[in-house]
Amino acid sequence: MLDVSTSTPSIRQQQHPLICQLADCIEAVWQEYLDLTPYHLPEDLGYVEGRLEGEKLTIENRCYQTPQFRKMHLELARVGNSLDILHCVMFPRSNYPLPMFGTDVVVGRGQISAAIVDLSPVADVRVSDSQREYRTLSPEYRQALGNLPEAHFAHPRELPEWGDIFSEFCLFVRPSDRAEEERFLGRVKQFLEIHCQQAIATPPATADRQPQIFAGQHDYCTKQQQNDKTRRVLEKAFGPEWAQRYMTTVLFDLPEA
Ligand code: BLA
Repeated sequence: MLDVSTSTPSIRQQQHPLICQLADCIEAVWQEYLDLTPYHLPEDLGYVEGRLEGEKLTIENRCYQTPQFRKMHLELARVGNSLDILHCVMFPRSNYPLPMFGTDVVVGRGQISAAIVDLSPVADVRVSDSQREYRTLSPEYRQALGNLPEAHFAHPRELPEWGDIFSEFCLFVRPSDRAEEERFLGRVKQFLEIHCQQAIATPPATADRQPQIFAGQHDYCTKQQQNDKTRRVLEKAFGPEWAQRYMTTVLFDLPEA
């Protein structure tokens, strides 16, 4: 079994405590439940340094795969001493009817401005109300997530326009104190444990469902690529072409057809 703890030293020790704890938690849950093997990113994109307004931008990527997930990506980024970012996405293989796990934490000048976690539906039936159509999680996921104890946060945040990919269980907040940071961390752990338990219990989908799964993942990645706040940070440090390549090959690459 791949032991994630013996890998190279990490910038996480210099980052905000929530980011450091979250990174440790994510890797521990992955290690506990899943059968990890390495996933190789393009040679030059594993560890990257650039300059953002005179400050150094450092990006550190860790990537794994398993029988159920084609790519599990944990990224830590740091701009000088002013911006700390944790980004994590688990991309299921397109023959598994599983949602996308995603989490993003953004800390500016020591203050957490955004903390988001979701299990975003890609596979299951679209339900239409009078306004629009959307994807829903499977009954198993809805039940497990619906059974979690309620978690209150003083400062919930509104999703941007492209955020219609997220589920009704999406948590998007600005944690206001240490207790809320802990609560967010606990929530991420619960989402991850539910996801790993479901993933290993879910049989592969039949071939006729795979186009729907593929389309759902495609929509998820395309919408995430519309996040201008992420793009701006990358463009300022590395230029627009590099940012485009990074967003479409590392952060939100489309699944194989
Ligand atoms: C917001 N993401 C942001 C912000 C920045 C980044 C600077 C603005 C912070 C704020 O609104 O308070 C930057 N995020 C990055 C960078 C990387 C990154 C540079 O991951 C990587 C190098 N984003 C994700 C994932 C989700 C996500 C997986 O990468 C959700 C599962 C969501 N980030 C997300 C959302 C916002 C955000 C919804 C708020 C966007 C908005 O309000 O317009």
